[in-house]
Amino acid sequence: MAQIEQTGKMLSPKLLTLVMVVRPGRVLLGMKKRGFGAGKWNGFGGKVQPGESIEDGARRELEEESGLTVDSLRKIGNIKFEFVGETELLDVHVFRADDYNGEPTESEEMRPQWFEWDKIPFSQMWPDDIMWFPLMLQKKKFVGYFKFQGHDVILSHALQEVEEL
Ligand code: 8OG
Repeated sequence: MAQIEQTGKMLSPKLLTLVMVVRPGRVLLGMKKRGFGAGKWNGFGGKVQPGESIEDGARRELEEESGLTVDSLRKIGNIKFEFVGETELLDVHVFRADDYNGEPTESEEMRPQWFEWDKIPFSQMWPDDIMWFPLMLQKKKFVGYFKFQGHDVILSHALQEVEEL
């Protein structure tokens, strides 16, 4: 491990999910109350558990954090995040849900709120979101890579629309 950290060349990937619940003209975000990304508005998601499919992990986290269940999830993006000085590469699988069951409910982790598309609070979100949200809202599929210094500065990035994921 010490060797890996010294060279910084080997990055172990960590599978994460992110679900964006979208209705005509508005999007549901949650204020993250604790942990990684606390204080930021975001979609719902988290770590995929061993033995769980990525989509099942996305459904589980959506329900745990927002109280909502969905009939169908659309795979919409894959974003990889590197944080300078850290050995873990975050591999985030982004889904979009255009319908849902239940009522958004505050959980220990998230306080949900609807935002109109032209009032999305990007200044209180991860700084990469402003780049890919327009694609996501247009139902365009995308792959991205962002290299962060800390949690606020993007050193380099690549973002590309794709036909298939
Ligand atoms: O389990 P935990 O809450 O720590 O999972 C982190 C969540 O944050 C997961 O849903 C993936 C998501 N996430 C990142 N980075 C970024 C980012 O740059 N933008 C957005 N919108 N979400 C992110 O880990």
